[in-house]
Amino acid sequence: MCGTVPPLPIAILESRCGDRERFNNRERLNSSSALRFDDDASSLARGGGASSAWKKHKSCGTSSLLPMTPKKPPQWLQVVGHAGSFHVGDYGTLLKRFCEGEQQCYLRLMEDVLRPYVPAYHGVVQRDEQNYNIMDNLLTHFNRPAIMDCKMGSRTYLEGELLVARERPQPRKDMYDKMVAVDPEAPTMQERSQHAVLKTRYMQWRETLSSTTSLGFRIEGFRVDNLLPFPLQKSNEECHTNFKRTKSREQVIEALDNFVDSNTQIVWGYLRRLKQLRQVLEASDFFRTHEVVGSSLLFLHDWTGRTGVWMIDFGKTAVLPAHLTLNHRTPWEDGNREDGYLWGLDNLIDMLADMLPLT
Ligand code: I3P
Repeated sequence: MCGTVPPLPIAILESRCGDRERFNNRERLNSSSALRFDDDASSLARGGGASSAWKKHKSCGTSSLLPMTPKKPPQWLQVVGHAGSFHVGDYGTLLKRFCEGEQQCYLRLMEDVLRPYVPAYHGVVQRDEQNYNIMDNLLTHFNRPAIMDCKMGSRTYLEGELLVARERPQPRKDMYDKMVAVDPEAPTMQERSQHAVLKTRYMQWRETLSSTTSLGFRIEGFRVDNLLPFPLQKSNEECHTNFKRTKSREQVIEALDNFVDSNTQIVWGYLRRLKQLRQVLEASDFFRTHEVVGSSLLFLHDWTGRTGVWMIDFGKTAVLPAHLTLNHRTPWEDGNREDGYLWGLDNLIDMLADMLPLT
């Protein structure tokens, strides 16, 4: 059972994952999955005004970067997901908008061999009438870390979403707009006339445009913090979120190389951890019995050479019927529930290995 984090009031909730659906609908226009600043909080942590935080927000694009509490040194938390669905908790924790499915995953993961590879889960807290899952903030033990989010798997929508799209199609204008912003030629005649696309169509288009379909994972975004030389020594953060068209093996390797700043020690660190993770995934009861879709690997390293990788975001991870297990490598066919997670991890490991000098 998960522990609690005093003095926050902890409540075990009856709420369903529909919370997330309702929230998605409300926040849809603001949502995206890369790096984003929480304006008020970041300006507090940096001792700057709201305007400087706002400038960062604009330049950073898509993921959620939230600061620690203001009295602590200005260290950043990273969360990936929908804008506004995260808060900084006390004692090095992160609060994520409550989703029952995700809570169930974390509860099972705390009992699984995968436990060291996910943020520790601490229960549920209510704030301003909204419930949140409490988990460890993985950045706490790093010093101004570089952060990367890779969305794993060869598919980013659930089979259930496909079914709903067939039975009750609800074309979305916001997704049409996102699509034409990247490629004005992408929509079909019908989509053009409706100025809207189905979510599953948008997700499939994103998958084939990026490396999701061809390599089983994609880079969602990364942030690096290049310290300027003495006497400036100021933080010089750069957010990179323009990976929608990063598809080929060569393009992905180039992006990974930029992320690690061509540092082979860091590549070694990530490679070791990912190989361990792969072994543990292959032995995990949780992994065998869940369809893991839309989940990410969070990469962290800092100037001390410390590296770490954790599995995050289980909002779309679904338990399988009792008779079914997955190997996560078999190609997906409608109905087999395979997600391509391990196939993507194999490819990621191969690419990192290729970045090392031949010995
Ligand atoms: C979003 C991304 C998210 C998805 C979101 C998409 O597209 O695919 O994974 O959320 O759907 O808009 P993009 O990365 O191009 O911005 P879920 O994984 O939770 O479905 P949403 O707009 O319905 O939240």
